[in-house]
Amino acid sequence: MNQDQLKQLVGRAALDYVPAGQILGVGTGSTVDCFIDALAAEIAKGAIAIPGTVSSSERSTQRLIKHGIKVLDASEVTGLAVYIDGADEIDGRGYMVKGGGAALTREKIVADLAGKFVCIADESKLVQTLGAFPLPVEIIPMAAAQLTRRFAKIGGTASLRAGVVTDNGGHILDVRGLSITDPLGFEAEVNQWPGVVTVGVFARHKASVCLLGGAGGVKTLT
Ligand code: ABF
Repeated sequence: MNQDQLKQLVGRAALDYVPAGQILGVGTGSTVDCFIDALAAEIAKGAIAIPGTVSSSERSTQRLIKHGIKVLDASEVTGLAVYIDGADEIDGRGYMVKGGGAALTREKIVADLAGKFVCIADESKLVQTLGAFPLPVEIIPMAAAQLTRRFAKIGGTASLRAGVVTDNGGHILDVRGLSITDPLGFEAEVNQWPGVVTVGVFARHKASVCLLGGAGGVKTLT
């Protein structure tokens, strides 16, 4: 199977984790797009019923609305049973690098509301150590130069993602050359740097379960 087929496979597998009758947290990216399409098909045939969703990006919101699935604001819920989202990298402990889709801030906000984070990914996303994928960091534009210097001091090469303004009006630095051996400590440290809105390491909000699509089918990592 090619990567698109694997994304469709895990997108369908995630349907098993949709809590009946409850508002669902929905992530962002092409794998999540496959999940949204699969969810819409099940809702259309009456196999799944949910009152609505909380979305992590304008991209996902538009797709959900196109399918007639209600989207609520995060402030309208006090919590979510489940959040389903993709990742750019995930290690064996469920720690992730996210933000390739520039939605990391709202993804972390919705993940913070959820009791269970279900990550859906194709097997190419599984890594031993995070950092081969350029680490996305949402920043306040005026801090770009200073944050670039800070990353350089820890061996990272930061570049501004051209032509991208996030749903929140922020800019994205992509940081190459990092080997993130302590995701929890790294996330805690970088979060404190002035001008950082969100760092794309999801360690405090790691995946509870990962559905990994591969040639042999879907593996469930917990
Ligand atoms: C999203 O999933 C982003 O954080 C991450 O970039 C993306 C992965 O996208 P895709 O499923 O298209 O590989 O949550």
